Amino acid sequence: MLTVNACTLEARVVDITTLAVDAIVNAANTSLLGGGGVDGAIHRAAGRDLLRECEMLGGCATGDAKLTHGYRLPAKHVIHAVGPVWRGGAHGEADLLASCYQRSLEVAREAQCRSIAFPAISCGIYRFPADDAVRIALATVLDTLPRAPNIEQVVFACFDDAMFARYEAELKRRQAPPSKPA
Ligand code: AR6
Repeated sequence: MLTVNACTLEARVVDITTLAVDAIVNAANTSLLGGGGVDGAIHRAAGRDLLRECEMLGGCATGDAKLTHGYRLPAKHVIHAVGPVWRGGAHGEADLLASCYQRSLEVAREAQCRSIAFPAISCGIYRFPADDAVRIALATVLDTLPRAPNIEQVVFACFDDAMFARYEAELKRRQAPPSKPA
């Protein structure tokens, strides 16, 4: 766990659909009409009304994020972010992934959310290298938090132990005091 100003950041091995936070972030696609992975799990848990609201949003660009209600989820809202498909790294993938985290926090701020949970966007079906994705996720959230002062809790929801270990290592690295000059 890392505390920055009044906000705690933590990684947990958990199914994101079970979290009673103000907003969970979905790793969606540009259609916003559902899919596999965490997107499928969120739509299944939220029920058909989520799809009906998504149908009215007109899709979402890669790197952007849009808000819906949470319906049958314990979370109040879903923020649908569209991560990049990994195509080797020379197609702006890192910037697009960072944009997902930044835009999600901006949307959460506008919706007056105090707690938010992220999955490892693009790290499944979209094949983004996980170590790089975790570094980008942490760095972007820490950069953006000062502009989202209502956010008090950020959870990185990990589906397995390997992903959890990556977040833990990155959180610890950022917690370490600066080394003293020799
Ligand atoms: N809770 C937390 N994390 C999960 C869950 C869950 N219930 N289920 C999967 N993960 P992915 P992407 C993890 O593939 O790579 C969909 O079809 C998973 O282990 O869900 O951004 C969309 O419609 C991985 O670490 O998202 C898009 O077409 C992470 O969530 C496409 O997949 C993201 O994996 C998006 O692909």
